[in-house]
Amino acid sequence: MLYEMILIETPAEGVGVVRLNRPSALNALNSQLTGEIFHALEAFDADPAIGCMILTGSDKAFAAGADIRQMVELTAIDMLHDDFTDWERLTRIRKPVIAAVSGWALGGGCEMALMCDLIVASETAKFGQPEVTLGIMPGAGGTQRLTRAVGKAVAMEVMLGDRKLTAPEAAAAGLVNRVFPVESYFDETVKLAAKIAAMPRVAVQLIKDAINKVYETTLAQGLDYEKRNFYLTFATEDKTEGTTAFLEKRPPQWKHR
Ligand code: CO8
Repeated sequence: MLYEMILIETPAEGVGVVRLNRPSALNALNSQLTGEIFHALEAFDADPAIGCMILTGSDKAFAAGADIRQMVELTAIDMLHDDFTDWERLTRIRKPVIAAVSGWALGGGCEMALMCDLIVASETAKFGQPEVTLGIMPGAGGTQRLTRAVGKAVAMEVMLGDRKLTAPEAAAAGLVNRVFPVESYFDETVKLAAKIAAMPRVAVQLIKDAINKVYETTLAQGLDYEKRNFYLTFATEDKTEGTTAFLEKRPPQWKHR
C-alpha cells in the first residue's frame, strides 16, 4: 500500500513508528488516514523484526479529531456501513503500541491515543473530547475508555463541558504514563519502545492481552485468564532461556518463541 497521509520510520531496533502526516488539517482523521494507520500498524504487527510500535503525529498535533469536513456530509446510514467506524482494528494489534502525543489530541485523536497501550506526552499536549460542541458525542470509545482511565468526575467535565486536560493534568489523572519537554518526548518514547521491543515477545504479547482483559471480565475470570496465559509462557524457549540465564548470571538471548 502506498501511503500518502502517514510516514513510516524505524528509529531503533525492533521499533516501528507510524507518524500521522496531514499537517494542513492538524492530522484530522478522515477515512484515508485511518485506513493507512491501521494498515501500517497491522503490517508492523506481522513483521517479526518489530517488537513495539509508536503512533505519533507532529509537535503541534497528534490529531485534532475526526475530519469534520468529511463528517458534515455523512448520514447515520453512511456511518453504519462505512469503514470509517471500524476503529477497533487498533485494539486488535497484538504487539504493544505507544502513543507519543504532542499538541492537540482531541475527539477521535484522544480516543485513538486511548486505544494505545501506553501514552507518552510532551508538555504541550492537550487532551479533550469536544464532540458535544459539534452537537455529537464521542463514538470511538471516549465515554468508555476515558472514564476508565481518569474516573467519572473528570470524564464528565471533559465530555460535557469541553474541558481540555493539560499533559500534567492527564498524567495526574492516570491517562498518561510520562511527560517530557517537547524537544525530547519523541526520543524518550523511542527509548521506551526499544526497551519493550528487547523483551521476550511472546511474554510481552501475553501480558498485553491479559491486562486488556481487565476491562471485560470479573476478577475471577480475569485471574483465570491470566493463569492460562502464564502457563503458556512455560511453553516458550524464552522461559527456559530467561530462567537459566538468571541462574547462570548472564544476560538472556531471547528467541521470541
Ligand atoms: N476536522 C477537519 N479539519 C480540521 C479539524 C478537524 N477535526 N481540526 C482542525 N482542522 C483544520 C482547520 O479547519 C484548519 O483548516 P483550514 O486552514 O483549511 O481552515 C486547519 O486544520 C488548522 O486549524 P485551525 O485554524 O482551527 O487551528 P487553530 O490552531 O486555530 O485551532 C484547534 C486548533 C483548537 C484544534 C481547532 O482546529 C479545533 O477546534 N479543531 C476541531 C477539534 C474538534 O472538534 N475535534 C473533534 C472532532 S469530532 C470527533 O473527533 C468524533 C470522533 C468520532 C470517531 C468515530 C469513529 C467510529
